[in-house]
Amino acid sequence: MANKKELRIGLIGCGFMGRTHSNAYNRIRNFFPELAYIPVLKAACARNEERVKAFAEQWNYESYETDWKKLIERDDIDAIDICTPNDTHAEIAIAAAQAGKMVLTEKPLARNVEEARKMVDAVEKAKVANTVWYNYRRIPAVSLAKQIIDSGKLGKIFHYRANFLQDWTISADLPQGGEGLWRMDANVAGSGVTGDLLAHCIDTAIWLNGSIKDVNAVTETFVKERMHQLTGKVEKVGIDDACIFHCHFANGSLGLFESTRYARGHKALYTFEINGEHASIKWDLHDLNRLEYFDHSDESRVRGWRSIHVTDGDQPYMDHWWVPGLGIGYEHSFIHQAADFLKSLETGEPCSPTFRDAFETQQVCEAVLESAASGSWKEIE
Ligand code: 4PW
Repeated sequence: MANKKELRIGLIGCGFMGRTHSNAYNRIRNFFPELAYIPVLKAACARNEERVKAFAEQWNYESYETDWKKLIERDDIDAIDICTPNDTHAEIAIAAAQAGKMVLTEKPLARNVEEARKMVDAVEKAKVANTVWYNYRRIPAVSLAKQIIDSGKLGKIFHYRANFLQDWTISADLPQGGEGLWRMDANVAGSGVTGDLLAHCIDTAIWLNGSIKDVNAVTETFVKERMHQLTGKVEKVGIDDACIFHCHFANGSLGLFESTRYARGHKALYTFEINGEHASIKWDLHDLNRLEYFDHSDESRVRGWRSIHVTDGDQPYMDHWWVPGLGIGYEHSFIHQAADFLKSLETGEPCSPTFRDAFETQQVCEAVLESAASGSWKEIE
């Protein structure tokens, strides 16, 4: 496209997240034509040649690689996008930054704080643009919640409550580790629901309500042993199947968080509610275009929860989509993040959450796990 600057992308990992990011890059030129940068899908990378070749064709990549180190060495690539399991994030991100590439990585930033700290150091030392795909921030209703809170309409915040509930690991016959199941393997994932699901809740919470000061948590592993797909042996399960924690935010509010993969009937129920002095807000991923809002300053005869259908052109991101009344979906949160990353290259402003922002979420996750292990409150450094 004439007059456009190119952001040449090398994407690593062809699974679920590889698809969400690739879809995002493919949609940008049609729906965000005002951006100065356009993504150019230079290469997809994964170990299995047959798979990565098919993936590259399906999602319009110009080429493919089977070794991420070769991808990073290529001088026709500006940005490395990491969509691989958590145990590879640190090594790839650090190598990419050292090679002068911009780095985008899937959440959580890393398996633990130690890895995350090295990643932050690497991108900051290399001064390369970076971001972590905590995509739920960019659902328009969630972005609208941020605007409402920042405008002061809620007043002093008292409570922040969030849940992320699933039910896909209840069967004791489900193996751990291996193809499609790395989230079940603590060595690969770093943790269970804390890093996988609560990390989203924590990222959104910090964004909307500020820093978390301290946490008190319990975790449970309901199925203690599972067959490991790679070793073929029954092994101890190292992940947390469920986690509940409460906390203090720096602004004085109390937080209550729950996540589990054992809530029968729930597939991906991410909800949050915020109660302030003057107003409250709540949101539910299963009805993602709606924001529920209660404003105590409304005339008492008509006061009640408003169900705001976030589809209007003057609401966040929606001027890029259809007409008022027509909603969008999960995949759009990734398109918005890709667009915001491209915009950040234009403005020179960081694309939040940066590695440093996501480091704070990582610290809270680690504190949650330490608190659960020790049975005591844990402060965030
Ligand atoms: O990041 C999370 C995943 O690991 C997601 O947002 C939902 O839960 C969908 O898959 C898992």
